[in-house]
Amino acid sequence: MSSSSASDPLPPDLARYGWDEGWQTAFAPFAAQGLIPGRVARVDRGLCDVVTPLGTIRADTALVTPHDPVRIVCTGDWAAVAQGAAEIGHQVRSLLPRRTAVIRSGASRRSEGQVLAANVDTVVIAVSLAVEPDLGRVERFLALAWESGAAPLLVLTKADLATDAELIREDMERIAPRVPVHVVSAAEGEGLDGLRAAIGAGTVLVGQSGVGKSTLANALVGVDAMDVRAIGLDGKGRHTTTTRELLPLPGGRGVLIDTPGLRGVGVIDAAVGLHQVFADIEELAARCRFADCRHDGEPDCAVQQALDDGELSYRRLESHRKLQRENRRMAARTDARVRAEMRRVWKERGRLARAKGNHRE
Ligand SMILES: Nc1nc2c(ncn2[C@@H]2O[C@H](COP(=O)(O)OP(=O)(O)O)[C@@H](O)[C@H]2O)c(=O)[nH]1
Ligand SMILES: [Mg+2]
Ligand SMILES: [Zn+2]
Repeated sequence: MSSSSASDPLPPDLARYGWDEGWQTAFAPFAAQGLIPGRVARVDRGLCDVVTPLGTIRADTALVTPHDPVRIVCTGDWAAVAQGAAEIGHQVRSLLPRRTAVIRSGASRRSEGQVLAANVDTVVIAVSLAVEPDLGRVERFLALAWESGAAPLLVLTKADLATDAELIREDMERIAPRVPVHVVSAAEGEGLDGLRAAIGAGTVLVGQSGVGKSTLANALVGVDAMDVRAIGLDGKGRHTTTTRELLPLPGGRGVLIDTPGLRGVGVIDAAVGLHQVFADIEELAARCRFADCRHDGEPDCAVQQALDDGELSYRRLESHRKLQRENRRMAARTDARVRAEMRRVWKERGRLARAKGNHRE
């Protein structure tokens, strides 16, 4: 059977999807086995849509479904696919090592993490200007973003509905120093050019449900591309139509991954991310007299001093404590496989950073 479909509107140019020399090198052993490369555009139960040089195909993921949920195929993964004979269907045989992975703790209170997106450079955290923002939640998303290895960017949506956009922007800049903040209105087209210029070649949109992620994705990608649907044949030759989560940006500017609405997001093994988000508090704590100061009435406490001076808010200190507690709890529950995966991601990331000769600060 044909693996691409005449109705598939996507050109088979993987460079548009982020394919580069590094991926090419990582893929070489699989090419030698006759497998084809592809980027995962969407995952369903047991099947995924993969953009390949032959077009978008549906492939079975049974062979890459380990017990560890963090290692399960997700949108943005690069896959080595075996083209199926009619009976067997296409199969994802292996995933290339991820450069970055956006992981949240599972929806339930179990230890498992869930990968929201793989191989992105920018994590866009969408926050609605139409309602009072929950700063603690933003800090949570920031921790997850920093932890992923990609760079966070805050986007304040629905500017057309905002009454105090500037105040909220100031709040964001206070809780997220060094993180770019963009104000946009997808409804009115405001701020979109600036945002387009600021995001990386691989970008994922995260944020609470209803804040306007999908609308923004539409606006950034453009109507034409958003109309793109993964029309193809599944492994058993049936026609399928699904909406992609991974969309090519116009002009070959990379890809955008939209994530489904999240009711909540937990941090998992995010010590590094928390370190980044609360660098100000950690710097203060380093100046306390006691190394193990709990900032709770101890003498010469720099954190208490900052609270008294109004430089640090109680809300933020409490948020830090809360996320640290949560992180410790989750880390303790996280099984060794998840930790091994994170170590591997970090190792790979370090190797790539060294190869590129640049380090993100
Ligand atoms: N006024 C206004 N409404 C918006 C804007 N962006 C999204 N919305 C609305 O907000 C609601 C949720 O948007 P959606 O994109 O589905 O949010 P998601 O859950 O984050 O993907 C929808 O009713 C949108 O029409 C905007 O810029 N301005
Ligand atoms: Mg949505
Ligand atoms: Zn202290």
